[in-house]
Amino acid sequence: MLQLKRGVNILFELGGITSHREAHQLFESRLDKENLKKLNQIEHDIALLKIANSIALTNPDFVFVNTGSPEDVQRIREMCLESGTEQPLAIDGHTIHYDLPEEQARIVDRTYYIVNEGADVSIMANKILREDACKYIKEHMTGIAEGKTLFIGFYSRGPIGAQAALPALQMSTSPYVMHSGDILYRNVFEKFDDEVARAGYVIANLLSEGQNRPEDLPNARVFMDRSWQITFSMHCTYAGNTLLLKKGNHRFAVDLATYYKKGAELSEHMFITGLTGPGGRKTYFAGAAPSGCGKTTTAMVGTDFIGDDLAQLWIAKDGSLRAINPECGIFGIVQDVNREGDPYLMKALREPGAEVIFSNVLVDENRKPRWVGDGEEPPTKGVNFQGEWWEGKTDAGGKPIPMSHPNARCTLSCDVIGNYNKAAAENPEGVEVRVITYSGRDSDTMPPIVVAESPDHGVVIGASILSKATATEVGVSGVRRQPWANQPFIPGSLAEYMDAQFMFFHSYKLRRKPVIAGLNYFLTEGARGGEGDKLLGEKRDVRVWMSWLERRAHGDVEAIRTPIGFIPKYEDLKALFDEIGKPYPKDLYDRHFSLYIDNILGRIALQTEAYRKEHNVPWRLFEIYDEQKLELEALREKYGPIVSVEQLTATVETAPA
Ligand code: SPV
Ligand code: MN
Repeated sequence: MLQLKRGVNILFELGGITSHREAHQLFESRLDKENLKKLNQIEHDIALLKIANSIALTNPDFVFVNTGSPEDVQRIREMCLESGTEQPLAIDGHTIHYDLPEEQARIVDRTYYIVNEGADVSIMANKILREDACKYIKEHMTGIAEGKTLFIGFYSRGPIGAQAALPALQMSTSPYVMHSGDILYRNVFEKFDDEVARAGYVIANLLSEGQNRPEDLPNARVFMDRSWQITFSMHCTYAGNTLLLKKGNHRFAVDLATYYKKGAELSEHMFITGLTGPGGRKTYFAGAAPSGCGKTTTAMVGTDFIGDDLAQLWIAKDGSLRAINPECGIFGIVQDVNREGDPYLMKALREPGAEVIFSNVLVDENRKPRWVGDGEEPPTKGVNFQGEWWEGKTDAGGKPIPMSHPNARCTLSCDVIGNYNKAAAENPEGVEVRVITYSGRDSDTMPPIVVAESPDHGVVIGASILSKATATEVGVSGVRRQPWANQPFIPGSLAEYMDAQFMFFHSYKLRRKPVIAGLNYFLTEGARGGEGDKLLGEKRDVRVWMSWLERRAHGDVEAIRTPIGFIPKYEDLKALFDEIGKPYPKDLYDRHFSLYIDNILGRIALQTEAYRKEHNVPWRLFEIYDEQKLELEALREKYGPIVSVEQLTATVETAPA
């Protein structure tokens, strides 16, 4: 169980400001007239104390209050260029930011939850005792902003007034981080007090990159104080480690959903997108995938894009499932983004009109950003995250250095994305979600689509994701379990999180149940009777998988029952492939949807063993694994280790939609 407001508030302890009066005295002595005038518009005590203590602790030379006005935002853009944290590119409004070569992703090994003695933390996460964190922060953050400007921004994670929106402060000495914040989040300076009063919380994030030298990186830390909803980040710059409105605060939102709004809200690592179906109806999807597994691409396939990374879900009074995107911009991986697969994104990245911060890509001699898989003639030289780059350049170990880092990113507002449905995305009532998907990077086991036969089975699909490691975390490799794709961001025990998932999805209040499905794009030729790692599909197939789920959500298509869930019928998929102008031979369907029983049983065994190590995991999970196991074994007995769709249909009736 998480208990808020327990233990010493480290920020207040180290800053030493305890009253409204002291805070105002500090502001008067430390802010110039203009910024003092701006800050005086904020009245909420706790917010002001968080700001005052951040100033007192870090001791900046100057404090800049970012009200989100065009002038303030413009000044921050200029400061990014003046400080060199961003450099201009050929297209007006496009810039490049580089992180140190050793900090190209989230530093999971240096990311900790601050905990009170005896508190439960996910066994997959690092924790540090409050006392030790306090010492570390004192040593590393006292006076860290000397010689620098501390920027203060006022944001909402979600449309103003939405039930699941949370107000948050970003305090940072990096103009790049502030600039990114202004693109990715709603600056709500004018309404901040009201939002804090409505939500009852104000999250605070304090960052200083310090000198930002490679030798400081071992000392870099991301600390998350769950009890006081404050994050501290130091000696680093990569947005996933510094722009803590994103994953830092997502973790606090997961805490709130799990412990304080259990059964009523969820906070997920999911895209949100809508698809126009027959007759012009719009059907919204929320889909989870681990970092670097195609969330942005899937979201862009929709006709009504809402968000590509995070979703706050809740059950509305009318019994529908609603979702908002806490963000309003994209911090997306650029590798393999090209005209063919990602036309909307590519237009924003290649044509004038959009504001874009590129990070860790290559810049060629014409100051054009380039990345692996951009679909254009590759350059022979340029400058990238490692400095000068030329074709064939190798690292100390003789390995070729790619022209861009696999976690190189682009930061841009959703407003400039052609299929963004702004009105729906800004609606505080959210969109109604009819389809939930869970994906991983699974090369050999799960078919492209399986639909859960009940909400509980849906929760189990989400809990059983496996994924190959991606480039989004420093120093991680191999295949690992990624329950719900949200696992890196679940602060408490997985068992408690799972319990909240079961409660939410089978809640009697959720009267319009979503279709819950597993979605897998990563089956390879090699795993399905062919050879090599080539994928058994292409980006454009995503449209078909989603369209079939859209039809299923409205009861328009039948499905075939298997022990692990329902799969599509060949004719229905073929018709949808026809719509995108692609042949879909029956033998490809067979390779997609035959059940590879031993692989599935292997996964179930792996998950069962891992979950048995956790305390208090809901029994329902094991019950479902056991049922599936028995049915799969019976099929294997009858037909052998590979069971075709024909054999499945000979055994069971197809289920009406
Ligand atoms: C992810 O890695 O899941 C991201 C980028 O969305 S980060 O901000 O690093 O979390
Ligand atoms: Mn993400």
